[in-house]
Amino acid sequence: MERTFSIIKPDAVSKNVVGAIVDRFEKNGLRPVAMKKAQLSKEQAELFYAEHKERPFFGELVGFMTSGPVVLQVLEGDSAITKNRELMGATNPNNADEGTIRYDFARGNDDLSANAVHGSDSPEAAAREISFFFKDEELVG
Ligand code: 3AN
Repeated sequence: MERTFSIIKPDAVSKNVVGAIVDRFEKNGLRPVAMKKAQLSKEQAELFYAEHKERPFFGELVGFMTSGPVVLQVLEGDSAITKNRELMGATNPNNADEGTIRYDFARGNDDLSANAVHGSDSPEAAAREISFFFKDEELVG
């Protein structure tokens, strides 16, 4: 069993497809062990995405991630990190494979920050991201 961290981003929350996205996770063997809705502050978003600080899109990304509420989750399952990345699809939703979350819920978005979901890309990132938003006692697997 492995755990990964997921964000349902403001574009997907505003489209009211939170349940549809959680359903993808559950149908594919990922179980939410923690879940909360949150409005990120600029400071939280900047710290969370600190590794992208020097990228040209950093300001846009932080602006987008604070533009409305998000849903934060810890997902548990076999190979959860890889499984979640497969379900998400390519970063650019317009390049994502059919049937992926980004294809189904973010295709046609112009802004690359608005790609429906975030998912940890390594065990180290998962550990950092989970502890960034959740206390141990909030993980109820
Ligand atoms: P992924 O989320 O697929 O791991 P990364 O790590 O390349 O993608 O990008 C980190 C975040 O930055 C993603 N959430 C993505 O939405 C955003 N992003 C990546 N490239 C761009 C871009 N050119 N313009 C705006 N946002 C971007």
